[in-house]
Amino acid sequence: MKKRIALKQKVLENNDSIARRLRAVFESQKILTLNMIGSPGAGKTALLEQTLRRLPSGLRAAVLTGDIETDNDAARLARFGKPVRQITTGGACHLDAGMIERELDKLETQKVDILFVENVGNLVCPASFDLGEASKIVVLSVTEGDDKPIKYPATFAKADLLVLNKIDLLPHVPFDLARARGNAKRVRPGIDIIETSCLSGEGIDDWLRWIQTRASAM
Ligand SMILES: Nc1nc2c(ncn2[C@@H]2O[C@H](COP(=O)(O)OP(=O)(O)OP(=O)(O)O)[C@@H](O)[C@H]2O)c(=O)[nH]1
Ligand SMILES: [Mg+2]
Repeated sequence: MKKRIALKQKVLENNDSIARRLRAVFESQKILTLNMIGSPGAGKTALLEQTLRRLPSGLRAAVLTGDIETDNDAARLARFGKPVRQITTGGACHLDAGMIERELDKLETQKVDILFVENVGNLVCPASFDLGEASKIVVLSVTEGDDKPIKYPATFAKADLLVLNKIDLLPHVPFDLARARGNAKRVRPGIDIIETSCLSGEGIDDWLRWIQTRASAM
């Protein structure tokens, strides 16, 4: 047991040291890197599809998208003509900083203003692995339940933004928006919250504004 804890500690320390290196690169090259975390199916890729479709052309975006298997998400996102690379973890339930560092060489980072990283669908493991990002963003859909921020607090506690997605489904599911917001603020008082529907496009302008404000502060 002790050996296992020591090994986990070492893995995380190694990750953190690569993440520090990445953060220095992102800051020096003025790249806004956003680490997007959420359960399988919360709508991370759908939100990125809307983003790549509508982001002003002055902001040059690239995407690294992580999955255990398949390059389905990269194929969905590649349609928008921006640099997109799939990271297939082959079993790991999260991306780690080494995976990002290996992909950076293959992106022309001097031509990137915003790097979106879609993490593996999971509300738990990604929280432990710093990727050198400027912000973590949690995407939570209304079909998952308004109690999730307090059931998975580690992820929400580290996020700067909560995107409450699939609000078009609110008439059909017992999800209390005010309770979800309150639960998120309990775990992370300063968290920003935006409500979106990737189906109707509602709230996407708010999301784009949030990104633009962050990007212009780089
Ligand atoms: N009704 C509705 N459906 C949505 C919305 N956003 C995403 N979806 C649907 O939800 C399903 C999952 O969306 P994805 O974008 O693949 O979710 P994801 O978070 O990327 O999933 P993983 O990559 O597997 O973790 C798809 O069928 C989407 O079309 C939304 O706002 N409203
Ligand atoms: Mg996805």
